[in-house]
Amino acid sequence: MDSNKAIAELKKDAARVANTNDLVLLKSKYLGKKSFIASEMAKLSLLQGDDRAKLGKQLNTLKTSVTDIIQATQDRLDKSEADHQYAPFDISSPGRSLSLRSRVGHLHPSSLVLKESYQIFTELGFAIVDSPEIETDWYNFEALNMPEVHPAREMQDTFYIKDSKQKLLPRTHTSGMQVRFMQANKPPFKILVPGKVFRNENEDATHSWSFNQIEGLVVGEGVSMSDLKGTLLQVVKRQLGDSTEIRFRASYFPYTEPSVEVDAKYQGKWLELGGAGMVHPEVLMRGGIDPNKYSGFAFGWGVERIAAIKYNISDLRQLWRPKIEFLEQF
Ligand code: FA5
Repeated sequence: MDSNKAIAELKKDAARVANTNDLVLLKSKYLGKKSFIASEMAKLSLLQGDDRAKLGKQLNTLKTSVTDIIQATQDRLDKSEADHQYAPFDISSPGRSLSLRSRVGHLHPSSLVLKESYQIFTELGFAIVDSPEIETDWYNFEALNMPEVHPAREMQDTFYIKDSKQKLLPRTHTSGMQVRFMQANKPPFKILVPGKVFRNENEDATHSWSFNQIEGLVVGEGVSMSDLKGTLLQVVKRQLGDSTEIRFRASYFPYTEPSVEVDAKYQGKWLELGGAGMVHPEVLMRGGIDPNKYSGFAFGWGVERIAAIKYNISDLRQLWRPKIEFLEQF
């Protein structure tokens, strides 16, 4: 009987044992009914005298060695399980490496301005209202006193969706929500409509073909131009700092009367934020609201223009280029 060969084979198999299942198979192979030891034991009854005693002794020694090796393997498994279960684990420790997986991300500057705007406007009692990015020509233009031939459409030249019965277009401004909302709600209300808008634009440092706007609409009894100015001043002070001033410049929008451009004086320079005005009586009527009883103000600001002022970005086209080094500065 070659005990050494059996032990060498067992040691190799034992080293490969990785779990309890492997251990059960190892035990069965070396101590089970079909094991080498079992078949040698069976031979014992055929032997007599010294031969029998010699083989008996060899088998006992082999069995002891096999049992010891299997026990050592069992101990090794138990220990690794214990290590796994009881090793202290600090859940607050940082990731193992500064790989993408463990890095903390950040919001896009437009999202930062939007998030801050939601905070400020909701504190002022405004409800945040979503609206469709694909709008009908009627809500986007006609309902706002811009019939098909109106020159003000030129300023918001856009892309149209071919073959659509209702003349659909990616909205050119968030003002398309004004009449939609009035038709579905009774005054008084104060809403903020954020969202992406799209224009066929010659891009430059202050113009991109897609950008975000926030539209404010307030309708109620006795709403006046001074409410508009007071609201916008509060917001601008919160957004750009307490010392920021605003000014109104006379302007023209077909859906507000009077209309103004709103500028903010930030770090000594006057910068344009957006358009505003008192809601035109015909627009109120199209929304089912009696202009003799109610009045309202509206404004529409460019989110990226605010981001540019706030974060000192000289060319807002950079906001739409996927350059992570640029975007993670804010
Ligand atoms: C409008 O879009 C009007 N709907 C605003 C309004 C709402 C007036 C309610 C009256 C009542 P305007 O086209 O000027 O107006 O755009 C408003 C603001 O959006 C601009 O002042 C500017 O801040 C931003 N903006 C306009 N065009 C671009 C552009 N191409 N890229 C980035 N921001 C832009």
